[in-house]
Parts: sequence; C-alpha cells; structure tokens
Amino acid sequence: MKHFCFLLAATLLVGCTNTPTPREELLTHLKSHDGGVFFGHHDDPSYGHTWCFEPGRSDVKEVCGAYPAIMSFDLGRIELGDSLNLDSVPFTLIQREARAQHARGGIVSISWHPANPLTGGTAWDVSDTANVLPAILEGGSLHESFSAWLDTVHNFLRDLNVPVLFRPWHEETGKWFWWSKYYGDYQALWRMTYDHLKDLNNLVFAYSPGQEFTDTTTYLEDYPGDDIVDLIGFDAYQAWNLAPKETYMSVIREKLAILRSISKTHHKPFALTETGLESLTDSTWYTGTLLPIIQDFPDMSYVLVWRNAWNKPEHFYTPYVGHPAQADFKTFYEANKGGFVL
Ligand code: BMA
Repeated sequence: MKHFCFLLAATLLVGCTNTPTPREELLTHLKSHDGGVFFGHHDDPSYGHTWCFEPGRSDVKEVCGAYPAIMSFDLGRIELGDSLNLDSVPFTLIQREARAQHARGGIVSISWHPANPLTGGTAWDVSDTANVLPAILEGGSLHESFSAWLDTVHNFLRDLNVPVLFRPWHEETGKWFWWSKYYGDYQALWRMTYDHLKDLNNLVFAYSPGQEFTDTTTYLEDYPGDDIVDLIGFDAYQAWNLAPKETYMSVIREKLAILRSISKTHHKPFALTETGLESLTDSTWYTGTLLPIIQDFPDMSYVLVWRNAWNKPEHFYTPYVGHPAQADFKTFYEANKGGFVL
C-alpha cells in the first residue's frame, strides 16, 4: 500500500510538472516555425479602414480569408481608470477579442503606452524628462502611485486569462517616449515592471527597441536581461528609412541578421515587432518587400504591421476590400499561410 501511495504521488507529481503553463505554451508556439512566419496586425478585430467595433470583422480576413496569427492590442489609459484605451477602443472589447483570438489558436500581444506619470500628458510627452523616471523608480515621489498603475495592468492581464506576449517600454532607443533610455535608468524600469507581473503564469516578455542598434553590442546596451526577457525584436517602419524599398529592405535584413545571432547565443526567439508601409502606397509591398525578407528569415517568429485606423484615412498598413494591394496581399497569404489562423 505504502509502495502504491508512493507511486501514485510520484505519478501525480510528474503529471503536474509536465503540464505546461500558459506562458510555456505560448513560448513553444512562438518558437515553432513549421508553418511559416506568423503575421501580426495591431487592433485587427477592433476596427478597420472604414469600420469600427463590428464583431467578427477584420480587414485582413476580408482580404485574404483568414485572421492574422498575431493580434496586438494596447492598454494605454487603463492606468487612468478609463474604459477606452488611447485609440478609443473599449477595454471590454479588447478582452473579448483577445479571448476569441486565443480560442481560434492565434496569439495575443499587448503593448502599453501609458500617460506620462509626472506631467499627466501622453506617452509622447517628453517635456520634463529629467524627472519622470527618477520619480517612479524605487525611492521616487511617484513610486507608489506608479505601482498602482502596474497593479491595474497586472489585474487586467490576470483576468484576461489567456497567454499574452507582453511588450512594454518599446522604442526606448528613440527620444519620443518618456521612458526613453536617454531620460533615466531604463533597465531599472523594466525590472520593476517585471517584478510586479512575475507572479502571473500567462506572460511572455518581449523586448523591442527601435532600429538604432548597429551590432550585437549596441543591441544589448539597454537589454533588460536574459532572466526577464523571453523574445527579442525591434520596430522599424519603411518611412523611418526614407522610403526607397531597397533601403528599407537592406536595413531590415541587416538588423534581423544581428537579432538572429543574438537569438542563437541567448536562446530567445526573435521578431520584427512593428513594421509596415503607411498608406500602402506600393501595391506590391507585401510580395515585393515583406515576403522576400520573411523568406530570408524563416527562423524568425513573427512580423507585425501597425493599425488600420478608421478615423485617420492615411493611417493603415494592410489593404482593405477595394484597395489596390488586395490581390497582392492574397498572394502573400498563399505564400505564407502558416502566418494566419482561420
Ligand atoms: C501610433 C499611431 C497612433 C496611436 C499609437 C498607439 O503609432 O498609430 O495613432 O495612438 O500608435 O496605438
């Protein structure tokens, strides 16, 4: 009997330790490359070029027949207790769509553009940059109130109850966000954030600076640390590279090669975490620019393009029904079907 009890306990223990957590499940998913490089679109199910908050709709799905494998959402303004995020999307809608995306086998990514905790301005308010980071870090006058902001994010991510690729404090290598590396101890901000959220078992942490790095050393300059980062990436738009597609392609290839090398030594999946050509002025951008890059980097986890804003006619990155790039996007989809979900 004693022997049997021991065996039973051992079996249960092995059984328990073998069950992957949501975080482990997502990490495994992000590292799988069998079907292709995942394609992502910000706010995909929330609104599109000509519509807003219509359940089931997606510009991507209407053009190619499938949803992007990754949908990203933003929590900006949740810290203020608002019910709408910085782009006027209700948090209840984000919750519903994130769960639907997980249910269809897709991946959910979440970024956060919080207000400037010192000035009350937006994430882009860089008017008092010398004081904001010192104020919210340990020992600072706003440390407690900022911790309450982190609690709000913590609770939203916990209640969401699906695996999330969390991508905070991006593009710190530029000077446009109050959390820029130029304005204080960026790594301490990351560690504080991580410490606040680390009890959640559904988060994978993504680090995504801008395109300013030039080699592995410069990429790793602000890197928060192997123990608190799960995926490495970078953000780079064609407009940042002064438009010609050749320039954009060579910059992206050069940076992805750097990431690939760090990915091997640090054992982290890598991704092009934000990209795109605003207004899609080149109707063969998807097959002529993005696809060749994906084909050169089939070991990359994903590429994500930004949003199709319903209230800013020029601000879109995927075609919608009737746009001249519609057929090209469909060809892109056919060539990289593993990047999408039904
Ligand atoms: C930017 C633009 C803004 C938006 C912000 C956060 O790149 O799309 O209009 O508010 O991202 O989504």
